[in-house]
Amino acid sequence: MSQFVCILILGLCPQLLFSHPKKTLPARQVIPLNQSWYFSKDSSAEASLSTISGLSWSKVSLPHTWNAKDVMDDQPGYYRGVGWYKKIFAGDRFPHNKKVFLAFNGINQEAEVYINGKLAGKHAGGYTRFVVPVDRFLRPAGKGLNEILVKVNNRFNEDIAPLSADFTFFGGIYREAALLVTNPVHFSLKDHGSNGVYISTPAVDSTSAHISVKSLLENNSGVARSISVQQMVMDKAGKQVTSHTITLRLGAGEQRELHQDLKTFTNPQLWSPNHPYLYHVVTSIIDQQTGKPLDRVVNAIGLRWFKFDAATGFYLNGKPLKLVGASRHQDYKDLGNAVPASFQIKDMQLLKRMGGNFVRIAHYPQDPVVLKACDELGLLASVEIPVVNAITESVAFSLNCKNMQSEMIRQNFNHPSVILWGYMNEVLLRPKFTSDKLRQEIYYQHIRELAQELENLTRKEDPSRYTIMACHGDFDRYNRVGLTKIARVLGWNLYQGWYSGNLADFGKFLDKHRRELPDQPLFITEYGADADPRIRSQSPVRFDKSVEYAIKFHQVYLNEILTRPFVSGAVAWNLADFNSETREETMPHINNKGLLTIDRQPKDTYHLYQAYLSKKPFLKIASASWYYRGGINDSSSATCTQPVTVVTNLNAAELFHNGKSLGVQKAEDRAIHWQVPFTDGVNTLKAVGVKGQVIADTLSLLFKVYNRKPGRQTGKIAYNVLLGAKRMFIDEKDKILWIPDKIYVQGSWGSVGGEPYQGTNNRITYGSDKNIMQTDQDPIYQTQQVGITLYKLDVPKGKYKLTLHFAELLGGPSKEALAYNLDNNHKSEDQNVDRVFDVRINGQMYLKNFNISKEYGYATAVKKVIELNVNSGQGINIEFLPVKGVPVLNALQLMQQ
Ligand code: GCB
Repeated sequence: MSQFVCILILGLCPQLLFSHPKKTLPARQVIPLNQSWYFSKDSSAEASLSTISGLSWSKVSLPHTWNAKDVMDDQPGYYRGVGWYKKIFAGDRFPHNKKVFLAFNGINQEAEVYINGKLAGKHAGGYTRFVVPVDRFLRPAGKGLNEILVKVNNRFNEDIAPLSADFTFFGGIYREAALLVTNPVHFSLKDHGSNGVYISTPAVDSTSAHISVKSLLENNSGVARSISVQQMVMDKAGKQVTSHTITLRLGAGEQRELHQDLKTFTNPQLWSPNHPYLYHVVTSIIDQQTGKPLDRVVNAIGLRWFKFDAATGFYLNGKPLKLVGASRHQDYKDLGNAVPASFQIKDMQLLKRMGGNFVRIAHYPQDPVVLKACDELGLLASVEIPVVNAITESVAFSLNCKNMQSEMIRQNFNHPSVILWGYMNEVLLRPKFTSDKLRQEIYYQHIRELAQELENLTRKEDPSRYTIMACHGDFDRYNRVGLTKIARVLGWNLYQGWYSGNLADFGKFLDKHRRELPDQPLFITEYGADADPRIRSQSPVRFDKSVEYAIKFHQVYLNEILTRPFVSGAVAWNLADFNSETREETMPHINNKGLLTIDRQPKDTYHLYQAYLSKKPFLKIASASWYYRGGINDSSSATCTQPVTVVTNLNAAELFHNGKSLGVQKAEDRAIHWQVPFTDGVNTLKAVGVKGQVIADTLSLLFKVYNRKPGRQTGKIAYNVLLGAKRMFIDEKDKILWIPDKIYVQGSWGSVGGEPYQGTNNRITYGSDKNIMQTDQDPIYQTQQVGITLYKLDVPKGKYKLTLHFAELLGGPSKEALAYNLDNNHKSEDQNVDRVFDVRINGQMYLKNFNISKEYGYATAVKKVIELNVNSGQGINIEFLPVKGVPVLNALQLMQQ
């Protein structure tokens, strides 16, 4: 039985509880339906059953998306249109008189389900489960095969959220599917994709627990049936702790909502992050006549109570608990959103291992296995529907939002991990009607109304949980529009020191909330800084995408969060890097704010969280994944001194370099920095700390010491230099490190003249964030020395291979500024410049009238390679001679042959 099956119907797989006597069919059958599907795109204007005959099909299995590849290419956009899925199966597997349902855990985003050519059901919205009754369309046993056809569409639809967002709307049947076979009398499968059983814990404390269960019953047969509905609560050992049975007669065709209050039981095991104890509620319909179960559903539950307090934060089971963790997107490297269950569960394990106790399931409900993992691991969670950035003022949009909200709540109602339901993210980020203030007020009114309706609906659906809305950092706008007091908890997505302002503004913002909204509990729903694990810097600045800047950012934020009791919790944006097709920057199409990479390798920031959150002694040399290192030698020595950081929750630690102690240092903000005199070749580092027990971490790395005087370089000369940059770039493919350029001095090497290219918006202090075509090593081309006159390398006699790297950073097609850049004064980088220049090397014309954009296009990687024979005392002189405008150089590589 697959995991999906257990989640969908049983909630778990307690085989012991459900062993059926031989030859007796289980009360409910679940048939996974993930293999042997056929898929085809259909780009015809009016894709319908009549257009599919000419399609060519390929065999796929679920989960599947058709966008796994095209979101990563240099072509802007990805296929957003229709895709068909087809599956043929024999009908004789369903005994006569059974009810058959088709359940899809997630199809993005519109689906029409046809059985044997007849429309059986439809669904709008890409992130929730839906169930379609299909038995009346099926061919009876022996009467031929059955065909399922699913038309899936991920086009933009203004009536379905999300309208726009910083993530990719992968199309397809991207979660698992199954056939469910029940008796005519069963728990309803018609209620928003839920399993028809809703468990509440109206009164729980450490001494006793009271459980009540609502179940939706259906009799789809033509005769009345006498049944009993039985609730049994089992502890981990399989022992029954309380139960309730009621006998009733369910009329032919009747549907009924049944409420059962179970007898209070004493000494419950409470559920918490440290003790995620789960009970199981076994809910059965028993046939009075035969005594046999007609249907059975099992749900895992946890017994806990909680509250948010505006002044003192969050409490679980009566004790204060600071909620800290991360948000989670569902995609994975090369798979898009079609991710196997095991990977999804692993994400929650990684979050737990990081020391987190909370996950924001953002920006949409995710695969059922995620919350199941949270229940089991002891992670608290919020879930939300994908109303992101803006709304459409249409009845259809509102109805779809409300439907999604009900689906989300009913499908996930029984999870003890869930404490918050959300429904809007940064809904004022892209206000419409900016040039018509009156109309804008009406738009705001509609947002307010929708928020209120979703709030009311949520409180009615589930009074036991809190509600939350995530707003971007424009406090006054949300306050003025009247959105700060609708949800029970106010969430803020804060990026001071990233998209806007500076790091110190973060704490000030929190204090402003406390001052101005003293009754409103506060939760930090987002904060984060990009860290491209390939980029390191010894002078980190905002938006350089260096890991070092991200470390600083998270230290400041965590300090502010942990020292303010009124901050109930905070989640880093994001647990892992994720796909956002429209993004450019150093790693195009990827948002790099993850604490893990997109294939879930821990970044240093992840280890920093371990240092902050771990209860056990923790110590880790940061930059463990950075093997290829290098730098220019300390003046006239064979070493190159660079900082090394250790993240730890110990007060102090000692670092050894190649066996030699570099001394004991005290930790500040969970980090210790040493200056390490690296030597050429393999270097080993060992950090040792003492706290009750000795803990140590070791690391070996390959360091290349570049002699500032090439004449004194031992071994072959090899330079990889980024011009106009202050950052380093780790090139894993070629196993080299690119280092920042320096100004030429005699006997050495470096550039003469010009200045670093400075992007045209105020966040970026050097370089461009454009996607560079024809390369996946964009950082090599994103910085540049503008107006360079000479590059000089005083190398000794020999044969050399010189590579000059160029990209025209100005001009080309316009792009929209990123909406999240709050203090963005983005000027267009799209104005073409006239740039023509010659490049002469050692007196020989090498590039004549070189016009990068004309010859290669804009923002496109260009490599020019030349073999050189250098005579004694000649060195290498690369002259840049303007013809029109000013010459540029992006990067340079020199290798002695
Ligand atoms: C936000 C959004 C989130 C983005 C994030 C970012 O405020 O809520 O969807 O991904 O910022 O990284 O820009």
